[in-house]
Amino acid sequence: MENYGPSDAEFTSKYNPQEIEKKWQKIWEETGLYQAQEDPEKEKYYCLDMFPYPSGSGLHVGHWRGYVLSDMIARYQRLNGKNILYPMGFDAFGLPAENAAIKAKSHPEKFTDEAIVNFRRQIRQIGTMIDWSREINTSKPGYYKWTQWLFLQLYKNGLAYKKKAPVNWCPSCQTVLANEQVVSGQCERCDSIVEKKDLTQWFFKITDYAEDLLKDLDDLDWPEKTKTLQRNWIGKSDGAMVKFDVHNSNQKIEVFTTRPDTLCGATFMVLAPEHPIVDRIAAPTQKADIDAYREKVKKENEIDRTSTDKEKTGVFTGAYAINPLNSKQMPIWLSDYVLMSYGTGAVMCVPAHDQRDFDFATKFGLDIVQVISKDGREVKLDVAFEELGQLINSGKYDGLKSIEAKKKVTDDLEKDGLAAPAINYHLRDWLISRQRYWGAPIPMVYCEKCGEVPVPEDQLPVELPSDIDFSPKGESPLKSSDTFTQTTCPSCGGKATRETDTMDTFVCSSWYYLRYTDPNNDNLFASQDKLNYWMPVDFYFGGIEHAVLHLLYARFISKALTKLKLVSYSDNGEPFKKLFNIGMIYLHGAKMSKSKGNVVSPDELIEKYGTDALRGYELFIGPADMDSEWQVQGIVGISRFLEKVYTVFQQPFTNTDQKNPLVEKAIKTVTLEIESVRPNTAISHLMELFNALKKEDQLSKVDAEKIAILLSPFFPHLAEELWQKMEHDKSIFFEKWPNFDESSMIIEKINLPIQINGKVRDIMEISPNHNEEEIKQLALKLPKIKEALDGKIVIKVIYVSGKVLNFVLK
Ligand code: ANZ
Ligand code: ZN
Repeated sequence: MENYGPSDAEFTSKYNPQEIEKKWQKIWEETGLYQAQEDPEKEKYYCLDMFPYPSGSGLHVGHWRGYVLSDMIARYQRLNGKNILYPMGFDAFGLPAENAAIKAKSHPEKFTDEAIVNFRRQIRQIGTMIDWSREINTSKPGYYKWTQWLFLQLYKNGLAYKKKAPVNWCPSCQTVLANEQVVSGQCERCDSIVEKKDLTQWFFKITDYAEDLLKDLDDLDWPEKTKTLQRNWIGKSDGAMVKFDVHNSNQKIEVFTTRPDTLCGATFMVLAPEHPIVDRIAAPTQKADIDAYREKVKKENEIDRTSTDKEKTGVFTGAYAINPLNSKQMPIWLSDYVLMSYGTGAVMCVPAHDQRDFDFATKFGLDIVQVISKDGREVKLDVAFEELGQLINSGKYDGLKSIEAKKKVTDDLEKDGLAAPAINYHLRDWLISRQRYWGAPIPMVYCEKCGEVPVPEDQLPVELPSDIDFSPKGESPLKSSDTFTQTTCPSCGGKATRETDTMDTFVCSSWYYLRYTDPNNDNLFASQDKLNYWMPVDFYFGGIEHAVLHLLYARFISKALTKLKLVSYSDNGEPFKKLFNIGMIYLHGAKMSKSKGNVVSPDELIEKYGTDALRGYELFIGPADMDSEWQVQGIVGISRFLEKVYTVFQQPFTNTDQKNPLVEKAIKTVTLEIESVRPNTAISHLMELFNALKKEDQLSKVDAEKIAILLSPFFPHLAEELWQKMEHDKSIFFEKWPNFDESSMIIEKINLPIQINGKVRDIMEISPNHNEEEIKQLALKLPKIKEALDGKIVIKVIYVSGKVLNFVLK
């Protein structure tokens, strides 16, 4: 039989990884082994890595980890008969390239293109299944044309709008930032303290999707930690709006509160200093103090304002509000700890039960009245009692529990039009304009006659000009290009100017996973057929640092496109079914990074030990979702293991078809470990297998083939070499993942937690060969589950193989 690839003469008796690896990478490439093709007969599997930003410093072994892991999954799924889409591209717009270009007096495009050449070369060395024919680059007009198209769709449907607002300004990057890019008051990129500026900017209306973004998290197969980060970021608060009369005035002040049960304890009120009502209610004698305080607050950022350690400051307005429950007068103060951007910008202050209010009352000598107690008794409070409890000092509400009182107080006031139940989200609209050059231009023009006019779709892309002065001046460098700014109005043909801000690069990456399904389409962002075949992404790999940035934005865009009927691959528009957060690689106790000077380059390791050994060590280093310390000698053990494997395969094989229990057990354990994304334990099972195979035992040909396939997701080059030595005419990656024979092993049991709405209600013993349907049926027979589900409507059952079964109730 003829071999796939080279002739027999090229096989050597000594393991020579570098030679083997180059050879197979070339053959895989030339034969188009990994090119994805839609095939309605076959089940698809879309495996995706977050695409990299092509920095000048190239890849280190920390970056490798994710690529090797996703490749392992892609190969395993392919061997399980799936039709794989596993693409790669570059998130090429962004500030670092622009800053580097300014420094080097070069052009960001040149800088970016060079970095990409190096990245592509480095990623190719990993020997992955990536289909390079689908590579995308967000900075090329063929791509950003569709980013601009996306902007226009959102604009047409009221989801993109311009408004003047206090926005985050990074004084060093000289651009505005989204809330998500401000971490502890600092710029996510350069750590400068972020300032507030009043500017007119473009926003995407992500707040319209707050509830959907929150609710649909429940059903996603994502790490709980990432879901929690998103839930907290969206920040849903259940409470009420309450209206207060202002004494001796016809003005009313509305507040948002999560604790209407504490209303009788509200002894004063605090407004954000920027609140517009201040000028209408303030006593003339207080004017000067108020103006001075407002000036002072202007210079503060939000983090300082809301910091709980900061000494409280404030100024009295001279006005009083009336507590609607007990008619007491509440002095109205201004303080920086109340933000204009949340709720109504006004707070009913309950010092006995809110620590910020407690601190404020203590400093300014305001009344503190306890209205919530543990057990109905008043106690001396040294700090605010913030828990729920039983009402006291609240007239007819005394004795009620907080939960009951929340509803009762709101209901009673609602009858007089003084309150209404309300929900607030902390999520703000997504600020997408940037005053920088290296991004997709916002496709809008301004006409003296017609005002704001969108660029017609057939005039896209609005290309970036090249006659530009890059030095940051606090306004977009695009302003310096006359050829760019001067244009005609698409609507009246008159003189018009272009919008000169560019889009946040997170807009480019909010939809890139769609483009991979149809990367070269000039007429559409992607064809519906291809989207419907490949989407959603089955398995998405990336770091947890994107939890409230990219992952939130991508969900929003995918949901918006779905609602606008521009895509239809899922009911609720979720783009990523399953997510895996890859742990980081540390060296000498610090996260590996060029700036810390602790990077290990893959290049020398490949030269010395080969790609497969490096792949193996990246997978073996520790649990894939946890941070791990790089051991300089770690790769040596893997390299020896691969030599041993190679040697075992040098011996002649027997022809027996009797099953070897060691091999059957290895198939089972490796399968389960890969399914649970535990590559480190999968590899240790493979090592155990080779330790257990005694020298004098010969492998049968059938077993040798099974073992080669088991090795292939981790060590594809070596596995292909061994496979071809066994005289096959096709790549090993056309084979089927072996089944294991349960009867030739001792059966292990798994303890499966059974949940209802995410809470564990029972544990059930199952065997790994039970299928999903059998497990559901068995769980429904458990007495505890039966009882808990009685009379309830199950809207969904989620089974995570071998890990958990969850019944979701209506
Ligand atoms: C009275 C009260 C009593 C409150 C109590 C809390 C505890 P979350 O949970 O984040 O939604 N608040 C409302 N608007 C605010 C603003 N613009 N700036 C600062 N604080 C504001 O917080 C809601 C609570 O934060 C509200 O409930 C309000 O104080 C305060 F024992 O009302 B509360
Ligand atoms: Zn016009």
